[in-house]
Amino acid sequence: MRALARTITLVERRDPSVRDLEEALRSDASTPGVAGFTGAPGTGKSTLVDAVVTHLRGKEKSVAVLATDPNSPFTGGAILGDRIRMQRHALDGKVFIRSMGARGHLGGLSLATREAIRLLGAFGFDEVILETVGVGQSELEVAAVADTTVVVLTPNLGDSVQMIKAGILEIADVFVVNKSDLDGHARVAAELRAMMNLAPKRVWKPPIIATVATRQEGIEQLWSAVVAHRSHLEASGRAKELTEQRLRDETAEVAAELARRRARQALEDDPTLAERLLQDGTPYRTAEEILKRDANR
Ligand SMILES: Nc1nc2c(ncn2[C@@H]2O[C@H](COP(=O)(O)OP(=O)(O)O)[C@@H](O)[C@H]2O)c(=O)[nH]1
Ligand SMILES: [Mg+2]
Repeated sequence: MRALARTITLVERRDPSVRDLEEALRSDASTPGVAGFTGAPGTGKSTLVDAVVTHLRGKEKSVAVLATDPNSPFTGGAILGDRIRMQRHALDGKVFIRSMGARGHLGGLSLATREAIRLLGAFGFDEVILETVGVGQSELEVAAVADTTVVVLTPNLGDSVQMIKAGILEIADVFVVNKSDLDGHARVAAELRAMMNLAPKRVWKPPIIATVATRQEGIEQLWSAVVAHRSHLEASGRAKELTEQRLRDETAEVAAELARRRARQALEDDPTLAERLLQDGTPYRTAEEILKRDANR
């Protein structure tokens, strides 16, 4: 587990050794299932994820939880509240919990998360669960990485409205109305159904699952919905399409990042080049020249 945690830190920094690691792991790596949980702070995502971990451990599955926060520079330990909540799994060798931040890391969170998922696959994890911690872009980042995106709502006033604003209706594969022990949960589900009827029809109709995470209620139904969505992806050929598209995107992103690093380095190492750039004001030509140079190395 220590080795895994250390390696994920290298991935976050996009350390060059990651490439060698990728080569070494490629052949025997299996692909874990990836479910992402997103929703406004306080809706009970951490509690739900904890309940799902319990459910999966009951089925002898190994689980890794990555809490992703694009706004946080902090990585490594879980945030205090979540650490306490997750404590009952702390000594379980088949559960790995890690928070991942992005600020200050090159290449953004989704690149690091994807590489981390590959690593977890190589370490034999059956399931990876992503939980968004921050607000804003994190929902979309999770949807870009997860096979199944679970959007968590609660009966509390305001949640549903916020969600539509963030365009989250489009990325949801499964809706959860958590805190269904509170008044108003039926209304939230009804509102959701009404909104889905107005939205353009999708091949996959996101189910709405009622849960009480604090009492482990509805978790089995929730996980069945995730598994059903996964089967849909496989059967429709969408899973293969997604994998292909994501590998292409990822490659383009990594290539852009490598090029950026090289350009910065070249301008630092070659004062003549930097001076000419300043004189001529020709960033395009200079960039092309640097890339050509590198190609011949
Ligand atoms: N009544 C009720 N409270 C819940 C439920 N699930 C979580 N909570 C509480 O909601 C609060 C926020 O939960 P947390 O998991 O930290 O939310 P997160 O910010 O989305 O990760 C905590 O006090 C939880 O105990 C539930 O099903 N019913
Ligand atoms: Mg949380």
